[in-house]
Amino acid sequence: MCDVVLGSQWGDEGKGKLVDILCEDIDVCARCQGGNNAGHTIVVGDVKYDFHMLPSGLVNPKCLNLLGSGVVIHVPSFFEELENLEKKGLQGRDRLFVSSRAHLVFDFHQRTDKLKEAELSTTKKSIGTTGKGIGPTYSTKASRSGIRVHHLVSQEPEAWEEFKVRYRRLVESRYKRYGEFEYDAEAELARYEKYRELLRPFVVDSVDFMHKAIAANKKILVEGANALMLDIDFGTYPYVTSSATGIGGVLTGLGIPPRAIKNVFGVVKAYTTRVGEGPFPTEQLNADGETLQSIGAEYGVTTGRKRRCGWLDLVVLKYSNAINGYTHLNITKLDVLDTFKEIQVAVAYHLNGEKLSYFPEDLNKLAKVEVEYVTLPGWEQDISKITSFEALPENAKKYLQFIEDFLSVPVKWVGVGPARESMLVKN
Ligand code: 2SA
Ligand code: GDP
Ligand code: MG
Repeated sequence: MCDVVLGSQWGDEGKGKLVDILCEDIDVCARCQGGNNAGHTIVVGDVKYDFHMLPSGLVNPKCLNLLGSGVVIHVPSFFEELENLEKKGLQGRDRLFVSSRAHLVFDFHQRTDKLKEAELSTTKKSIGTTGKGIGPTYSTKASRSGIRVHHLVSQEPEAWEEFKVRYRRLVESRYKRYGEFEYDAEAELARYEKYRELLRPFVVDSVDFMHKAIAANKKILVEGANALMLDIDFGTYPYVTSSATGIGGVLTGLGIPPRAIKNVFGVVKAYTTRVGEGPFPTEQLNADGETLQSIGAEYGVTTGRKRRCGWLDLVVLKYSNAINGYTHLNITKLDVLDTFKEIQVAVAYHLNGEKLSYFPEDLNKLAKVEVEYVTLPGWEQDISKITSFEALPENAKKYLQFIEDFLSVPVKWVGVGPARESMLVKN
């Protein structure tokens, strides 16, 4: 059976840390969507690992790791990330597998990501992407001109010639769209002739891989990247990423049936952050927001951008839970709220004097909503050294209870610091 870890807000909730903890007892850790736009930080003792594309299960020496067919792969970054982990003493090569159906991100996808952002910025509508070529790659995938891993590594007699034709055709189409931007396509092709050989040992048929793991009763954990509010369908479109970041993406990105899924763990930061542009109803552009940003050390793992900060938004979480159906929650970074005398939590949106019973799909509506908050008392003490749920201050427990009651989903873990040990389990 598979358990799934999903981001419930706008990302960076601390999914990597939960995945790392769960992987102690897991046989296979799989990513199903996104690419190296994800940034999952794991702290083990004095070592900090930054994962971008590779599954966080690599930290556990017994865990096999898969990049599923829904993932998009920039091959140079794949090897760079692997080598960086190896420099930190983490050996993962023989435990890492790549789906033959995954699409490839080329450097021109990354270039056109930036060109598109520059184009949008003239009307002040840029998305604030990570610049990793994610949107352009999913675009070429959807327009059926993308290039997949099997196209690259195939040993069929004409495969390399066909690859070059596909590649050049794709570059040509990008020139048609963006003009003749300076680009050395032939040099990139020459690099890929080497990557063909280097990548081949990692490549598997991921449907077969997952099917066999399920049939053999292996313990599988799916590591979601980004988060529900960045989902291409259900997020704050167009200020979203280009993949299905919710439960649907787990099925389509791995090719597994719904009945294979057991638990869906929703990771919820005790407040809200967002990196990039787009609506954020509970954003605090004031001292509270700055306190959350600095105490929470809220900087993007991939781009280093400052994350925008605000109060916990239970309207967002109710919507997120309706779609993903969380069986349990992991509330993270509760320690970041330690110094607040009072903590606000959004419980409803009002538009034109009426309480909304749904999450607005239209950003013009979302921009106008009035947020109704409930104010809860803070605990004003350091909880970062606490080692059991029972030892949490009463007001911290009340805060967690409020979330549980509102969403009717049990809280199973509470994060009080970045380290593995700083995770309290609620029985
Ligand atoms: P993209 O690059 O096309 O996926 O960007 C589209 C939007 O999705 C947001 N996005 C993210 N939001 C939070 N965290 C992400 N990962 C990194 C991290 C981000 C970083 O863990 O910190 O380092 O800046 C991530 N990836 C994509 C993005 O901000 C756009 O709003
Ligand atoms: P992810 O993208 O969801 O995996 O999250 P990120 O790794 O991008 O961001 C979460 C950040 O918070 C990382 O720097 C983690 O080390 C850190 N973190 C995770 N859980 C906690 C926690 O409970 N308390 C504190 N203070 N930091 C945490
Ligand atoms: Mg992140």
